[in-house]
Formats: sequence, structure tokens, C-alpha cells
Amino acid sequence: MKSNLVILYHREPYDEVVENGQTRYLPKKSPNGIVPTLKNFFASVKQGTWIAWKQVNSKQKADFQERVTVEDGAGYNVRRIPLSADQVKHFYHITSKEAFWPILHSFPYHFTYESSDWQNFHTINRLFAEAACEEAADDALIWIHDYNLWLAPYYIRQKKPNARIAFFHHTPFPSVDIFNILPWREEIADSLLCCDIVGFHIPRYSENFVNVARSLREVEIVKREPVPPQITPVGTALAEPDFTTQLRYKNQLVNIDALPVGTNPQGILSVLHKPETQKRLVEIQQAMNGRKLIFAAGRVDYVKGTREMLEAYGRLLERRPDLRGKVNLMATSVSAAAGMRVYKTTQHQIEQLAGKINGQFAQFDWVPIMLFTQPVPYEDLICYYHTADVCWTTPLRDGLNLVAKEYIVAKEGQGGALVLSEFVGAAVELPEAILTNPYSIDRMDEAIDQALAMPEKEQKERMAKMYETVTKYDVNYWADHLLELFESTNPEKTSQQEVVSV
Ligand code: GDG
Repeated sequence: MKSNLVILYHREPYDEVVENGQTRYLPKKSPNGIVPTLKNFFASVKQGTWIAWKQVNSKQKADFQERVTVEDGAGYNVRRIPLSADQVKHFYHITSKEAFWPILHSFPYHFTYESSDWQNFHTINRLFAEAACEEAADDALIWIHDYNLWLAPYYIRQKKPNARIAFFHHTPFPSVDIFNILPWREEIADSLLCCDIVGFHIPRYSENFVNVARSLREVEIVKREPVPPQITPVGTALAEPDFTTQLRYKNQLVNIDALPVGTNPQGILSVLHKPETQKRLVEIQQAMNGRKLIFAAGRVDYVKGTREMLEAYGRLLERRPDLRGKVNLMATSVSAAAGMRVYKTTQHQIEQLAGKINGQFAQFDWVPIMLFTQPVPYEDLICYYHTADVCWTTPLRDGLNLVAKEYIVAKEGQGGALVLSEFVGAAVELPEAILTNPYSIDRMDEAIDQALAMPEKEQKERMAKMYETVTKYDVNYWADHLLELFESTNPEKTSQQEVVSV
């Protein structure tokens, strides 16, 4: 049976584990902000397919199981594309992470061209597109996620000229000066310009994309609008007052969408309110013994700014001897996938720095930093969020940053202080956070001082506002908005609508 919703995200939504000769599909352990978001989305869909790659060797390829039915509350199939270890390495570990990732996050000096395999990237994107066309019903929404599949829209459009195609970027989209460093920029822009909808977290990223399109191709700006009311229009690093929402290239009308992904408040609160979680919370609070907890959760990645945050914590303990023994930093720095050479140095630096700070300040009954390099179980993560007096999430660059939203939900609007980087998408939704600049030593020091000193009344006032925002603009809001937009791209409907031109 063909699917009404076909999602292309390159990674599978589960961990495949063989136990006593039986294959089991378990919830993913490694940190990833996209998989849970998409799983939430499938909860509201009747017949869906998720297309991902699966690494296989030549022996496994012979009796490869192409389709897997996932039974995790939402019934959907996973269609798997078998790839060799070498294909995965060049596609994901090298071309995606060593060429695209640094450009997307505005780190051009980390960009490496020589090792990228553009032909392999084409091949894999074509395989994803062919699988999508096979799975999709005629009126299906084919929804592609993230830059790893930048060329899939082009191949889908070739095969199915009338398909309705949406693309969402989970990462930032950089400014035109940085994006155009990519030697394959025209092909990427042409492929995105084959879409009916191109989505981003925030208007700054969509404006960057529009500027790229305008610099490379003769596109017509069809419509501009003020930013939605929940987005800060001016006064912070990623603010934009208005943005292009439609452009035309050749015969394609491209709707440009900018709406930040939300988290799943019900999911978080249901875990928090379980009796086992409440019991664990008491144990954690007792173990903290009156000390303040600063919590920082994240994947190991130089863009996440963990090193800069640890340096700021070291400076805090240096200048505030009164805090020694009275505060703990708990930080997760966990690999999203094994074997990425690009993250080895970062992980090494983080472990070395945490060890140095612990060595310098540790007391017999107090160690300043608890560093987790293995995934913390999800239930524990929620407990740490709930217990934390401060959540410190200051990436140098991040598409959105779900950690900030998860913390706000887990605190249930009851106090706590959020120190948030100005350079993450969520910063334009959460002006009540303590916004800081992770590139500045002074700003980082002021922010953590302010968080630790914030009176309870002020904490509650700020948190109550942020709780309202995050619970209103949750993942369901995001999904419903996308489906509405998708419906409005239905050719029969749009022909009756008046298009406002500028
Ligand atoms: C991409 C974009 C965008 C962290 N440590 C553990 C753990 N986590 C979970 C957190 C959170 C997720 O990992 C990380 O989400 P982020 O949003 O912070 O970042 P990315 O994975 O880089 O996601 C990002 C996102 O896509 C969505 O569009 O926000 O900007 O880069 O959910 O809770 N989870 C568990 N143990 C850990 O130790 N179980």
C-alpha cells in the first residue's frame, strides 16, 4: 500500500539489537534532536513511511530486509536503503560532517573539500529519491529532512513532476557569503528550488537561503511578511523583522516557511510524573545535599560550545571560592554516532579540560564536574533537568536547541534559570532566558553570575513566560502548521487563491 506521508531522514528511528537470535528495534539511546521530533509527527499520521539507510556488508545484502514495521505507538514502515560501510563513511562521516556541517554552522575554516565525495553524495540522494517515489501515493507529502539529502528534491522532481515536496532544515542556514564557499552551491540551490515548501527554524535562516537563491539564480520574490508574533523581530543576534515567504523560480512556486520545531511537553511531563521518576528525584535531591546543580546536555560537537562553557565554569570557580563545594556542573557530551573522526579532537579536549578543572578544585567530598560521555537514560535526563537550578546551553551555533525547551518543560514553570546562547534558533523565541554570547569571556561570566544570583521571584516570572511559549508552540503546533501549509499548496486550492505580489 502506498503512503500518504513519506519522510526522508537519513538515520533509522531505532537501535537494532539482536537478543537471543531475535532482532529487536529499541528506542534510540544516542542523543539526537530530530528522531524524536519526527516520531512525534508520525503519531498523527495513518499511513506513513520513513526512508533511512542501513549499513550492510556483502553477506547481509543477499537477504536484506528492505521494510521494517515499527510498533512504537504509531504504525509506520521504515524503508531501508542498504549502503556499504564505505558509502556511509563518505556520505555521512566525511562529506556531510567535514564539508557541509562546518559551512552550515559558520565555521568555514573547518571546511574540507579534498576528502568529499560528491558523486557518492549524488548516488545516495538518488537512491533515497527513487525509494520515496516508489513508496508515495499520488497525493502524498514527501518530506525531506536536513542537508544530508539536499539533492533528493531534484531527483524526485525528475521522476514525479507533480509530486508535492517539502524540505526542512534542522541546522542553521548560513549567510550567503559562507554558503557560497561550497563548490556545489548551484546544484544544491537548484534542488531546493524544486520544492513546494522549504522550511527553516527561524526567519534569519530562511532569509539567508533567499539571499543564496538570489545570488545564484534569477528568482522572483513573490511575497514578504512580518515575522510571526512569537519570534523576536529586532534587538538580538538572530532577529529579523520580516522575511520572504514565497518566491518563484522558473515554473516552481516555492513557499518559504520559518517555524521553530517544538518539543513534546506531554511526553516529558508524563515521564516526570511517573512514581519511579518521583522516587529517583528524591534520591538525586538527597545526593545533591543542598548544593546547586548546573546542567548542560548535548552531543559532542565543536559547534555546541562545550569547551567554552567548561572554561567559563573554571573561571567561575577561580573567582568565586565561596562556590567551591556548593555547586556542581553536570554535563553530557555524548557521540551521536560511532567512528566520526571529526569529533575525536573535540571529545578529547572536553575530557581533558573537565579533568583539569576537577583536578584543580576537587575536595575529598566534592568533585566540581560530573561528565557523562555515554548516553544518560532518558528518565534520568528528565530528572536532572527538573532538579537543575541552572540549565547552561551556550552553543557557538545551533539550528534550534531542543535542550533549552526540554529544561523549561521539565521545570514546569516553577523557577530555575536558563542561560542560552544568542546564536541558537530558540533564542528568538525565548527572550526571557539569560541570553549570552559564547564568543565573549565577559558575557559568559556575567551570564552564569546572573543565573546563580537570580532571585526566586524573578526565576518564576521568567520561567512562567517561557513555559507558556514552549507548551503552546510544541511539536504538535509545528506539525499542524506544516500540514496546513502543505494543504494550501494543493494545486486545486491554490489556483482559487489570490497570490499577493510585491
Ligand atoms: C539537530 C540540530 C535542532 C542529549 N544528551 C542526552 C540526550 N540528549 C538529547 C537532548 C535533546 C537532543 O539530545 C539534542 O537535541 P538538540 O536540539 O540540542 O541538538 P541536535 O541533536 O544537534 O539536533 C538542533 C534539532 O536538530 C531539532 O531540529 O534543535 O539545532 O543540530 O533532545 O535531550 N538524550 C539522552 N541521553 C543523553 O545523554 N537520552
